[in-house]
Amino acid sequence: MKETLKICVATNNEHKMGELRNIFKGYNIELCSLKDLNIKADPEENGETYAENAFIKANEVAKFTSLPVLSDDSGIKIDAIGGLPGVHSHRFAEAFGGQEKTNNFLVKNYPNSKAHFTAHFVLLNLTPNSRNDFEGIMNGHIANSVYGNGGFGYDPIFVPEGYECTVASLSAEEKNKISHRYKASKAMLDYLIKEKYL
Ligand code: ITT
Repeated sequence: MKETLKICVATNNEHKMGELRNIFKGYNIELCSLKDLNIKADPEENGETYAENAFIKANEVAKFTSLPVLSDDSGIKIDAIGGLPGVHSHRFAEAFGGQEKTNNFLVKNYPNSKAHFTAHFVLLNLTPNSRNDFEGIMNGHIANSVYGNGGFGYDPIFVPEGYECTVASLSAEEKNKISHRYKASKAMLDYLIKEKYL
């Protein structure tokens, strides 16, 4: 039997970590959080793209571990505001006075606007100094009001294509079958299987 593939996940976001653990469940992979490995890192995400920020995070954490490192930079683009907040999704909500205020503002001003969640993964050091990128997108639109208790961030205002309710109204299992994070994870798993790591 192959050895379990251990990967360090370079995130301080517990929701992301939880979703990744659920998505990767059942594969011969052990995801270690920064907490598990006692790594303290909070690099400045000053890139202009999801790929740049994902690399910044993975590269910083790779200084503290010999394990392969996975980072996930994600965000939501809203067509009615020219693709904002996009790569600035986290900071946008902070600058706006918190996620709840931000979500209320967005449903009031841009209901029904098309919107797109992206998750960009960078996997570093699968082999020494290697870099692999994987991306997933979930298309949808902004809801007319804020609702649903699941998920996190912008989930209570985002209605995925083919659905009539927000992501926050779906169960965790349902979100993990359709999300941008699931799609990026699936691309990564397909690659690991193709290359016989799994
Ligand atoms: P790390 O950088 O430590 O991973 P973070 O929360 O700062 O954690 P990002 O820089 O990637 O992560 O910011 C992504 C933001 O986009 C996140 O804080 C949420 O507000 C939003 N976001 C990303 N994925 C989401 C999802 O699945 N559902 C809702 N909002 C999401």
